[in-house]
Amino acid sequence: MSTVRIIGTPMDYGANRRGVDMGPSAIRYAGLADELEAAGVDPVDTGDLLVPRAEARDPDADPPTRGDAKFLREIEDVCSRLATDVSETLADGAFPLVLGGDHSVAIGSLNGSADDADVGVIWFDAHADLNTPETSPSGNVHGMPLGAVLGRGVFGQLEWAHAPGVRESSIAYVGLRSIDDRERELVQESEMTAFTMADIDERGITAVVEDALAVATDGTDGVHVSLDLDWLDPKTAPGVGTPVRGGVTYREAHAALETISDRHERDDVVRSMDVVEVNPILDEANETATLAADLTASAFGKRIL
Ligand code: HAR
Ligand code: MN
Ligand code: MN
Ligand code: MN
Repeated sequence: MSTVRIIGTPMDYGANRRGVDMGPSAIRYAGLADELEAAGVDPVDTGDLLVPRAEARDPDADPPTRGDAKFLREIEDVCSRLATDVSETLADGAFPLVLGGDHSVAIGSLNGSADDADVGVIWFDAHADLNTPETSPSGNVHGMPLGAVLGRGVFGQLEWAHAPGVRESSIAYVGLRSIDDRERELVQESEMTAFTMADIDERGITAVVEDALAVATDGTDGVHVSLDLDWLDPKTAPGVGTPVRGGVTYREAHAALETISDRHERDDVVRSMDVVEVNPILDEANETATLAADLTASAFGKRIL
């Protein structure tokens, strides 16, 4: 039985609404460990990384040389520790499952996962998260994790952020539907593969995820799955910081993660995962965290029959 190490990262420095720091608790409370056991894996919960309270910090204390990125120093501190935990987990032969927190935690998970490997990425998200301090309209780092790991803009000088083991051509977006104007050009000019909601409408979720898997596995040592709960439609997942209408349904989300786990069972391709942007404050009866736990179990092999 494979060991899944749960690493809570209750960080909300990267988002403009407080509450995603409660994501790890909410997902645990929703029964993640039991769900994972039912899926046939052995969950080991390492607890939460220590994240100093945002109120005690100055968001602009250490601005990057160009542009705007709030709490960048605090994000560096947490993501550096997270990267170490993720790479140690892999070295121990276990699977790192990172619970966010806002999506800037992926800077840490990807730096850890790609520490000693070429890693493909499947990015389930409404958003492209490809901004840099130079292009961001908000200064919120949760809109920048892919810009960071790709070393774009000022991130190219920040070793903790840039993850050279992640190549643009090995990244696939699934479910894009909210992109800034500047970001749209960046995605179009990039070597990334972008499947929008329209692609899912046209081709169906399973075909799209199979193509995303082909992109992320081609010439890599494994795949990192990044699941932003705002990928789902807000009717299904209301407890997220930045809801966007028109997302995937409950069934499409399950089908996507089941497609990933089917492939993983055959070829052992998935090496790390994060589950981010759950905000229980904006939720009803912990609905979104319950969904997050359920979808994670699907990714690890939970099936109806
Ligand atoms: N693109 C916008 C920005 O950079 C909004 C980003 C919102 N991102 C997330 N993560 N919720 O997916 O500010
Ligand atoms: Mn995101
Ligand atoms: Mn998002
Ligand atoms: Mn690095």
